[in-house]
Amino acid sequence: MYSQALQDPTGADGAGPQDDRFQARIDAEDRIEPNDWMPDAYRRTLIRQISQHAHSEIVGMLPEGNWITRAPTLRRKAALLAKVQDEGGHGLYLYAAAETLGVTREELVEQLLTGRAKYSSIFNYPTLSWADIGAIGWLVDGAAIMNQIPLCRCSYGPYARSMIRICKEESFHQRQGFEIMTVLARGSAEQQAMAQDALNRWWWPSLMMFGPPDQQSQHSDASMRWKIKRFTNDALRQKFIDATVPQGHFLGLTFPDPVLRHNAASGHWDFGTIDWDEFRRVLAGDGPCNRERLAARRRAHEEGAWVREAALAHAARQRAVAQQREAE
Ligand code: BYC
Repeated sequence: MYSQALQDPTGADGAGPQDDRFQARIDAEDRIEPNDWMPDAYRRTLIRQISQHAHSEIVGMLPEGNWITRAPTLRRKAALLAKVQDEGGHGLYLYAAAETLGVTREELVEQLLTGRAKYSSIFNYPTLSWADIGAIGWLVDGAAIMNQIPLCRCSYGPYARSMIRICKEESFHQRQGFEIMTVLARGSAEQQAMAQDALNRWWWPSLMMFGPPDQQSQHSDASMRWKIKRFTNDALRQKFIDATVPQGHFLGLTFPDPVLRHNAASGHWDFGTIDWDEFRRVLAGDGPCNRERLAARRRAHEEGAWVREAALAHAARQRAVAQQREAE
């Protein structure tokens, strides 16, 4: 798998003295910065991962945005609004980090809107009840933190630095979700049923967020060697399960996995088989909400055209005024 990732049509990647020096810097925990030499495959991997991460943040605003007008209280509405705005901000930091690698925002957005770039599978599931907002914060943001804390130590400086602030905000998101679940789980029988139903529907898709099993992960070997990823998909998935199962039990909820049980010998929770066919269907564009999500993004892009045009016209005007002042 590693040798596959190093294949480069230009023949420039993987074998020369520059590559050895680059790998030595990575091994020494040096940070790689935008103007440093880097192998093309490293650059491509980062553009792919950072931009897909950015797209996930932006598409991730949609399922929760769906509940802003229906949040049960003003306090809940304010917190949800802040969370969704944070996600927009995360998308922007991440697009900016990707742009330091020589790709433009326009190219990245085009890749999303034409369906060429992926975004996290999790955002292709619907938010059917208020409890889903709790489950997203608790499970989806919980999984995101588990995956993203190690990215704060990623070898590429701009990505690592953007992840530090993102993780702080994700931590608030996770707590607001768990608090919603706590209130529902301690509420009326109907509220408890809502919380249980949300866990039933979000549990397995949350486990899929960590990506395919290690044996099927195309990029893990190279990304681990380059210290973009610090843990494999399966290792992070297991850490997430180990941290989350006791939280669910504390809430008095049952996980939709009859095989789930604590393994005293390994110290981990053993879990059942993930439906990887479902994961592949969602990635291929055939999940419950894929079409709806892309249609919403395309509409937003078209409706925002005047804002982009106005911003460009304003910038051009400012430049002209500055040039005129310089000439005087
Ligand atoms: N969904 O070789 P692999 C959030 C793709 S947003 C879709 O293991 P890698 C939040 C993968 O891209 C959460 N696609 O890949 C926002 C690759 O396809 P390509 C997003 C997936 O990159 C709002 C192929 O499968 N977080 O936190 O080594 C509200 C083979 O996989 C998925 C990030 O993006 C998936 N679940 O590892 C709340 C974190 N899994 O690109 C929360 C940064 C895999 O060859 N990303 N694929 O066409 C990563 O850490 C890594 O990219 C992954 C995958 C662990 C996701």
